[in-house]
Amino acid sequence: MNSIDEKLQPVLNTVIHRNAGELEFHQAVREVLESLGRVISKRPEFAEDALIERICEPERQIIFRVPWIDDQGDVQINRGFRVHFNSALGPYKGGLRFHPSVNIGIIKFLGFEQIFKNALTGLPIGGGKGGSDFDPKGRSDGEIMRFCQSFMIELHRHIGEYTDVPAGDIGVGGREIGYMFGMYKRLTNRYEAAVLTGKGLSYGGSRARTEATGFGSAYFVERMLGTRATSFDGKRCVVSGSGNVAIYAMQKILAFGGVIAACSDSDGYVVDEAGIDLALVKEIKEVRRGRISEYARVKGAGCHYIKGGSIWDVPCDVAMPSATQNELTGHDAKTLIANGVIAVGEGANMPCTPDAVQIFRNSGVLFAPGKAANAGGVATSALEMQQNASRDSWSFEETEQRLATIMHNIHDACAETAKEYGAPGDYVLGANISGFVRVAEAMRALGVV
Ligand code: NDP
Ligand code: 2IT
Repeated sequence: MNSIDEKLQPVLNTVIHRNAGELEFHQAVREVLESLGRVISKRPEFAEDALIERICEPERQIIFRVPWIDDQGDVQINRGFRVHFNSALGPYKGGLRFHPSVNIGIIKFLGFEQIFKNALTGLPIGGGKGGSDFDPKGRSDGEIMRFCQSFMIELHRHIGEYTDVPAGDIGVGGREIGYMFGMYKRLTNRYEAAVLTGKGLSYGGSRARTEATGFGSAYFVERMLGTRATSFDGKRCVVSGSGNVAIYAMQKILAFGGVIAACSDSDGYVVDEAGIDLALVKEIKEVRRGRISEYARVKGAGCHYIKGGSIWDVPCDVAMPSATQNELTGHDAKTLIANGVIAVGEGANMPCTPDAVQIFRNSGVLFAPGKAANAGGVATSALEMQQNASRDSWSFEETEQRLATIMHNIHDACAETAKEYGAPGDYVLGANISGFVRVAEAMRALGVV
């Protein structure tokens, strides 16, 4: 199941050689290539004209200096990135991540995943990603604004409604998008709403975009549970993280009748035997921008905070890793299975290590890969672009309904493709093949570019 076709091994070798040290990028490419052996035996035309080699090589990579002045008056320097990975299906589309761990390898892994994710949505968006090693933690609002403005002074020449449309990711939410849009508007003297998504409702944003990634991942998992004639109703769930994706995944799981046993941030996790109180998590994270440890301090009895440690030690029926890459290891996968987990849905990008993914796939646990399960965010970004293009604004209900339909379609396409390629129930294979075929068909039609 996880070996590479001999025709594709040289492609991986070249990627590793050409992108030395970019381990997360190698990991993302390897996982997709492992799925493609079955495609090229059925459709050999996709192995022609170095198509797969071209998919693994970004169309363009931009790295730039971001100077800004902190509250003490000192000059700070960060590094900015934007990778234009693949534009066969539409303008480059993908988020911006501000986190100290960001480097070119991280941005390339995310950009590569984004190509197939965006293809899965069925909407006209290519794949890209960007960000900075800037650490927003502990920074004042003024510092965040000055950083975003400086970042956009350089980025603006590389983006545009028909070129590249960034959005949020870790460390980038509505506040940051607002500051970046303001500077883009000033620099270009254009009210080009669809140049960024995740905007506020007062200046061209879409209803339900904030909720979309988390809601979408819950919709996907609910449908996946349906294939085993079950649902979230009454299930005990663990969701890692307490950021944008985690919060709205928890909200929709609660609406589906599930109970949230635990959530986390990068310092530790909280377990609440009464079920996580989402209003309190939102108050701590969205309003106070505080730490999840405060949750246990406020709640007291029946609730405990574990600094460090692994949230995957908490027994659950459904696990939704929704924080960051490689946060759930093979050891964690074994613990979850021993504790009776029945489904795992990746809210984050590549949160499960390759051995964890393999353990889940071999064990018969339902496993939803990130590029399918978290595609609701970028799909709703594409709906935001549609609303901007038609100068329209849809209701929350209409937008959410479209999101739900898109997630159900992605689920069904992954399930059907897995069956067609001889691996029923294997959503990893289904997502990789189904996304790849859509991009590959367009790339063939466009010639060698
Ligand atoms: P946020 O910045 O809103 O939240 C991130 C959460 O994950 C926080 O709780 C954060 O804790 C935790 N976290 C981040 N980095 C680490 C780390 N290195 N170790 C442990 N915990 C960490 O980001 P999002 O919720 O937007 O993103 C979460 C994941 O979902 C990412 O993988 C992102 O790529 C993916 N994603 C996001 C989409 C979106 O629309 N926003 C769409 C699709 C995927 P702390 O506050 O302590 O840093
Ligand atoms: O990883 C992702 O899909 C995102 N961060 C959202 C990208 C987008 O353009 O909305």
